[in-house]
Amino acid sequence: MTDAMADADALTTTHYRTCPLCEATCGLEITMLRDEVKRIRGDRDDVFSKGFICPKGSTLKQLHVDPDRLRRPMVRRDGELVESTWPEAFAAIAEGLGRIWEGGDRNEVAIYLGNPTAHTVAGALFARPLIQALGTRNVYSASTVDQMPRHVSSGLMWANPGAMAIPDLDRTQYLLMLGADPYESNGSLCTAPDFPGRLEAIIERGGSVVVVDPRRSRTAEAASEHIAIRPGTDAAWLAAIAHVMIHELGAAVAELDVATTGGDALAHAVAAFTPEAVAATCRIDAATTRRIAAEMLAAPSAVAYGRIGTHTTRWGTVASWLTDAVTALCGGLDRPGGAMFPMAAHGKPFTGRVGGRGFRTGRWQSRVEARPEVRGELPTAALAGEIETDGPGRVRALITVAGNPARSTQNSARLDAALDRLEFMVSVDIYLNETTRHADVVLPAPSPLAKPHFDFAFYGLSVRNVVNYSPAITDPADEGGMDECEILARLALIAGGLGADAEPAQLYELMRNEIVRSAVGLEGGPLHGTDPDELLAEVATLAPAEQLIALSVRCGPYGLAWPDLVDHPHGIDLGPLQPRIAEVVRTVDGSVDLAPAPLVDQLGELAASLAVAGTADELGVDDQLLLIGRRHLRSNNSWMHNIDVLVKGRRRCTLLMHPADAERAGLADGAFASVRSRVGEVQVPVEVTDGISIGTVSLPHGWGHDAPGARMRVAAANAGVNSNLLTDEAIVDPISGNGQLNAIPVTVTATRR
Ligand SMILES: Nc1nc2c(c(=O)[nH]1)N[C@H]1C(S)=C(S)[C@@H](COP(=O)(O)OP(=O)(O)OC[C@H]3O[C@@H](n4cnc5c(=O)[nH]c(N)nc54)[C@H](O)[C@@H]3O)O[C@H]1N2
Ligand SMILES: Nc1nc2c(c(=O)[nH]1)N[C@H]1C(S)=C(S)[C@@H](COP(=O)(O)OP(=O)(O)OC[C@H]3O[C@@H](n4cnc5c(=O)[nH]c(N)nc54)[C@H](O)[C@@H]3O)O[C@H]1N2
Ligand code: SF4
Ligand SMILES: [Mo]
Repeated sequence: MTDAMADADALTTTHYRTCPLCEATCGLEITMLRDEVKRIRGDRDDVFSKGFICPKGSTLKQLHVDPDRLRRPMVRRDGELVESTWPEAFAAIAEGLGRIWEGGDRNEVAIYLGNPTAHTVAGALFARPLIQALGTRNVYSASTVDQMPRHVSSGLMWANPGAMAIPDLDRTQYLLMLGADPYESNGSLCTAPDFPGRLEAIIERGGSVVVVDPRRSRTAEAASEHIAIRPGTDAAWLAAIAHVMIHELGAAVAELDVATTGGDALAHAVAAFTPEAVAATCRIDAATTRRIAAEMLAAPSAVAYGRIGTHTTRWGTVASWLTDAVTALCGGLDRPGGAMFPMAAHGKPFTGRVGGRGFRTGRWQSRVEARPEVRGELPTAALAGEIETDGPGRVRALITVAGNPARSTQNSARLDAALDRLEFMVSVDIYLNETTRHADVVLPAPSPLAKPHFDFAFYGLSVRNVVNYSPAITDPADEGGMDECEILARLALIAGGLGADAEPAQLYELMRNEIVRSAVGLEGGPLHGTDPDELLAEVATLAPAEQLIALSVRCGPYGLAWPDLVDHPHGIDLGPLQPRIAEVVRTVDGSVDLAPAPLVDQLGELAASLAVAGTADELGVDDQLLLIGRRHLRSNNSWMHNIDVLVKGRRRCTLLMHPADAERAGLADGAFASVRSRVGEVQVPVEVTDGISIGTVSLPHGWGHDAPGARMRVAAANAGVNSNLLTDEAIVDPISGNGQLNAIPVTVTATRR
């Protein structure tokens, strides 16, 4: 060994951390030479992921050194965004928002929280205090282009919108999976590193994986069976599955550990949904529907699981409810091999008291379209209108945190244009992109390697109970940055009227005290009556974010102490999921409602529309194509296209089209097509494939990186087109406010180019 090698050895360090990019929470092993990332690979000792990693995980290295990633705050001066100091940036924010607040209406400042807020400690801890300090009803997030239907159906069934039933992948013998493609996405609302491996294991142990998708996705290819469904019709088909189970096979909901209501109402609600009645609409023959229902009931355990393709439609909440209802009819709700409720280490300990305060939506409405509030939020589909429409309460300022709504939301061209009408805009982001280019102040969040990580969101959605804490590897201050917790805390202080110079220490203290106070005050809880100072003393020497993480798990159901986390860099396995519906149910009387009235009403509406759709189909006048989305393993929504190793290679932003549809439109493989919907048009190359159903076309989202003023050079060179130029903000699931991103009526014609 040379001296140089020995020196390098001494300076080389190995770090273990959880990947923050998607919901799978894979463990990474990161080798550093001083502050330079040498290698990232899967952590074979991670208790949950056991070495699994996807191509995105190792690109935290490229993200860390990406020259386009923002390091310094930017403030708009004379129309141009220029670098500034942190104090200047916060002063500009206090001044800019102060001008709006002078008018006296707090609702004139809106906030949009993007997907990565669910993946950062800062988002988990500080988004709420920020929203509270803003005191606005104009709260928007990626949730309403994503999972809001799942929250609402859980809210309506057991009054706990945060407690979603998770498919018990490792023990089930029958998984009916709709509108999900975990071979590309690695799973959602079902945290399971190596999701593909877990699916293969179901088949290896003699079980079945049935994938329902208008497209033969990679997941569908690997499944036991693929059923091609017509886009937007999952709710109707699930109702037919429930119909067969109840009315033809005599199934009833198995006993839960709490009382249930609504069994008869469920039977009544699905009565009209015979397999024959939905066959034309769903394009699934009645025999297949009957067979799947029978197979599920006969299986030793079974679960229905739906995701993006199922939830982001007009009937998303109905479909989400019916997946749980079908699982319940199979005896799988809250049972191993069915759908269960994880118990996160930072969750609330059980006190023995069943029931709670119920669930309500619509406590306020959006100003222009009168859309009901859901979980403190309004639908993102309503945001453009709130900015455009004059009158008292108009949204005049916007804060975005980790979001790119100018690409991610329906009819995003309208929102993109509306952003220019704002009087003031602040973005907390890592890039100057299609959204943040509109901002007056951009605050750079640090590289993922420069922040601690703890999955507050995903340990509550996980197929095993696990916990893992990762310390920051580099210091954000090294490149002039600031921890994202501090950034959001300072914004909260400004919103609270304390000014640009207020120190966050007081907010941190308030938050520590709140966690401790609620734990020691929780009657029947494990820390009831404990001296708060004793708990606070345990964490006194830690950094602010770590103090809050430490107290959350200390006060949680396992009573884990900080050293437990620090001593387990590969995570702690807290075991398989256990039946615990009694702990999660928050209805006033402690029962679970299998047929919530608002959803039964919706299903009635669906039954009525079914008749109409069926007729059109039979007459052959239904020649409109339906547009759906898709994901690719090497993409991550709209924001990882600036990483060369992820975008190079074959063009991926293409329109998938069945040969019969392509021929009818006179389109050959590789030709450019013009795709038109009610709201917009894009031109995109066609990929002809029999892997998609006749009548359906598919375009991935998150592309369209050719906007002037953005600074993502690799992405600009691989711009692609923005599929949300086509999605229609007028189509919203009325119960959850969730946008319809799939099943968009479009026409496709050949274009000269
Ligand atoms: N047509 C169609 N549209 C869709 C979907 C679809 O399937 N089809 N999917 C929808 C779904 S499920 C989602 S979740 C949304 C996502 O919608 P958004 O959350 O609005 O968009 P993302 O593309 O995830 O953008 C994330 C933003 O966060 C920034 N960022 C990344 N890491 C960090 C960080 O650590 N801190 C901060 N402050 N910023 C960071 C990125 O630069 C980017 O600006 O898109 C939705 N849009
Ligand atoms: N590589 C990668 N991973 C990701 C992301 C990413 O952008 N890239 N995004 C992350 C995020 S934010 C989320 S929310 C998750 C989402 O994770 P998934 O829910 O698995 O999302 P998709 O991969 O888009 O799969 C949706 C599937 O639904 C199908 N589909 C479309 N319309 C319908 C329909 O009407 N009915 C049925 N039954 N199927 C339909 C599509 O063909 C597609 O195969 O992925 C996460 N992981
Ligand atoms: S699957 Fe998700 S969590 Fe795992 S390495 Fe890939 S991006 Fe990271
Ligand atoms: Mo998402």
